[in-house]
Amino acid sequence: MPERIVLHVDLDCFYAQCEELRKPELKGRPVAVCIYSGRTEDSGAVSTSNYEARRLGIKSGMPIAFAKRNASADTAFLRADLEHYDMVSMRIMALLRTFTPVMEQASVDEAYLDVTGIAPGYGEATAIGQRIKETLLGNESLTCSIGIGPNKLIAKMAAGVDKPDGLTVITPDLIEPFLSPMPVGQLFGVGKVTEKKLNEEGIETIGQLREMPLAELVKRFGQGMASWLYGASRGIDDTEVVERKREQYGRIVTLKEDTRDRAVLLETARQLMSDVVGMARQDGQAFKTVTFIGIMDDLSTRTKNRSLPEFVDDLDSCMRVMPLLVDEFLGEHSRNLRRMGVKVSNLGERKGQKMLSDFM
Ligand code: TTP
Ligand code: MG
Repeated sequence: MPERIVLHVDLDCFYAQCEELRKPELKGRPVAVCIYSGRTEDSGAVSTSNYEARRLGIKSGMPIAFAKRNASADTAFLRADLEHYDMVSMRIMALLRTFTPVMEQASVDEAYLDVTGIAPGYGEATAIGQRIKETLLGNESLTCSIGIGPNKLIAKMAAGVDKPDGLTVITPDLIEPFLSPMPVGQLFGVGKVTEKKLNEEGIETIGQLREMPLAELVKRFGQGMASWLYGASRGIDDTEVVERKREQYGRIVTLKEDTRDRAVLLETARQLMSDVVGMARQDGQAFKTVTFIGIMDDLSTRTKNRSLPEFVDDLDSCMRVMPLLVDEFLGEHSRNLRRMGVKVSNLGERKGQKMLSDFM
């Protein structure tokens, strides 16, 4: 078995980069992307901030009112546009998938790529990392940080040490000097509670954790957590890079104005469904269930769906059932819709003959 080599790719301040790209007036300014809860003008939290804002102390998870106290006069506070970031994310993940057949998307802006089969050594893996950075920058104008190591744990931690725009390679012989000086809280998987418990035991660094005999750890943390801590502090992680199986494909948009106009809903459904079908087909997935999603002007969400007798993967089949779903929906709900979406689920393989379009 060749030694495993894993890359972890993490976009730098992802939501903020997405905003900077489409709003050139933000260039050079601190940016905080926020989720407003709507109760008062400033209630809500910061989702992320760019590196200029981080230097002012504005960080993910911070209440907006608190962040404003740290802000400079030119700091931009923006409302998060999750649909937009999802679309960018989908494009990035599709690009990353072209580099290896073994990829696991870990979040909206993170993925693990197992390159064991295509990179015989760390030199080749590093070259792949550099190509990924060039491709994301060239195609999407986005920077990322990449970690490379013998497993997911080391790759993930390596990606985090040189942000933004970093590329960090931790070969097996570097694991010990890499991990030892780090605070135990930085061991990926150690939460606040475990960190506090370890600190109370006088264990501040991963190096100190490594010196703890397994039996001592079991006494304090129980068998499961103890063996994980024992392995992780040595940089051991056997979990595989596995593509998480999707259960559905969907898209939601905010309507230009609140409406229950059948023609508007159907036209929007056709546009969204065209993207959704495209995504499913790209993954070679067919589906049986088609759903219409409405988010009303009171923000309640309602859905209508139909399951087809056969697996399909084409827009026409979806749009044949869509008028039924929309009519049923409008018949049952009297409010206006603020947002709407479509999704397909019940995924499987389409049987039978390929469609003509598959060959064109
Ligand atoms: P992260 O990758 O954790 O953060 P980031 O990409 O903004 O910054 P970094 O350069 O450190 O990687 O998260 C990805 C996105 O997820 C982030 O842009 C916004 C969102 N997010 C939240 O909405 N809330 C949170 O608390 C965090 C941490 C992230
Ligand atoms: Mg990120």
